[in-house]
Amino acid sequence: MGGSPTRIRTKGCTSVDKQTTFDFVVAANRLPVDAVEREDGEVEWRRSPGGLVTAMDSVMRGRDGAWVGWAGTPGEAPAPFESEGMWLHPVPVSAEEIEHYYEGFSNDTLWPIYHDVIVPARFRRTWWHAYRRVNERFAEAVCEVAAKGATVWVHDYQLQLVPELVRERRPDVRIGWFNHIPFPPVELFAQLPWRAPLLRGLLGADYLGFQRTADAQNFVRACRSYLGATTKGDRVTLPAEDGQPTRTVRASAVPISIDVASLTELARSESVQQRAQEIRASLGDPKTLLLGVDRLDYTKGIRHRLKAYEELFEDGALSCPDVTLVQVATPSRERVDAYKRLRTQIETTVGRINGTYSTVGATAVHYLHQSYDRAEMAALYLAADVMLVTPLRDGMNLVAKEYVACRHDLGGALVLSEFTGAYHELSQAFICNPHDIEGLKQTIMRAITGDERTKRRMMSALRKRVTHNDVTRWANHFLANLEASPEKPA
Ligand code: GDG
Repeated sequence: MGGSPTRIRTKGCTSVDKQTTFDFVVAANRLPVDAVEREDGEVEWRRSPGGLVTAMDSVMRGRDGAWVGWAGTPGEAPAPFESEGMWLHPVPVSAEEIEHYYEGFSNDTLWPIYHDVIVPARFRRTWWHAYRRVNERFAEAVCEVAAKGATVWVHDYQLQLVPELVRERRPDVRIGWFNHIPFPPVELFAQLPWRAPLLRGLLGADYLGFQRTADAQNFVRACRSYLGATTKGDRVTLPAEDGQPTRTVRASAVPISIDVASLTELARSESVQQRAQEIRASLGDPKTLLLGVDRLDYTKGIRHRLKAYEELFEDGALSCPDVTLVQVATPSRERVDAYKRLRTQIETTVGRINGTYSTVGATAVHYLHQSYDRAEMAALYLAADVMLVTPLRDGMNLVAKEYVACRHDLGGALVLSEFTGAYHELSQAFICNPHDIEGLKQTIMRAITGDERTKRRMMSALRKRVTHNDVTRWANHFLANLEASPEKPA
């Protein structure tokens, strides 16, 4: 930390009355904490669940860095504060901006375009204006907390203009951006009326990281098509403009991972192992327990999964009480229309499957529209014979990696869609194309009935891959690439 601020203790955190700056700054849409109102009316900050937070947790540990993000409630932002060794700098987002910047442009325009247009994208100029405005506010906040020459790591599709906006204000800092979701093929990206400013926004960075090589290549192609940039391999060079020097930016794949050691340790704990047994017992000790864990999102292929599962009952291949499916569908983006529709469709389907195939005392689908703590998630992973990860498109999918990390017993089987980033590392899983319902049914049956020794060998191979590329390696890889950028001209 570049200064010695005066600290003021408040509930569960420390706030300061003096601005201070940091050598390492993370910017992401959300801060890694949620405000929770306690019974006594006091507000307490709790670490929020989710892939990005979990991944960055171990990166921030011991770094004494700052995190710039929205605190999750509309209107005025709380004063900056310290939490678990991290400096949290909240950015205000108004109720209207949440609707336009977050629910609108981020999740109803960009999200569908970046996920193969599984649902149609909606374009609204007012949403774009709010997106720009909020990105500017984030950039200003980053500049406020970044020390001279600091490293700034910007995250994800909500903040694609931030790299350029920070560079304009602070040419002294080094800027990296990582995309947690896919980057679309040029043919889909082309639909965006704001494709050129988005690309220019990203090219303000020194280094751009993507989940897959194909995502980085899509980005490079888009720069060629819509900015007239010259490209060579994973390098993009923008023509000099307004007296600005030519800049070359590298875009390559750095697949994200999880904290394997801490999750394995949790899954090995007595309490989690016992809880896994309790879960199975409370489900009536089925012969086969299938599990799905997803944010309730149309990209996750939950409908396709349920369709295959229902048909397997219809065909007589599966029946109660031998088999049950636990589907955790974590609430997500509940005010966006496409998510409301999806929820209705899924809940109708679950109702129909249960109405037709459950028996007294044995339920075909246990549908849980809730969030759980990490230990409960680990127990569910440990309890499940077959993990169903069937997205239609997914940047990585950390759930697949978490399942593997928890299976220290080499038990279980992973059914994995080829449309996830994880597929490129975990090809030893039971691979499926979720659009091919017949094929998906066969893959699920192979995962259920497969020879135990073969399945253990598969799990062992998967564990080697996941253990090798853990979250620390991911972060070091990203930061090493960032450190090596910009390259000195030859
Ligand atoms: C984006 C990209 C990419 C879920 N429910 C609960 C809970 N979770 C945790 C899981 C996992 C994370 O949330 C979800 O990560 P995913 O990777 O599966 O998916 P997205 O949320 O769509 O994440 C994705 C990721 O960013 C990282 O780059 O892999 O492709 O879309 O960690 O365990 N955690 C707890 N309770 C829940 O109820 N504690």
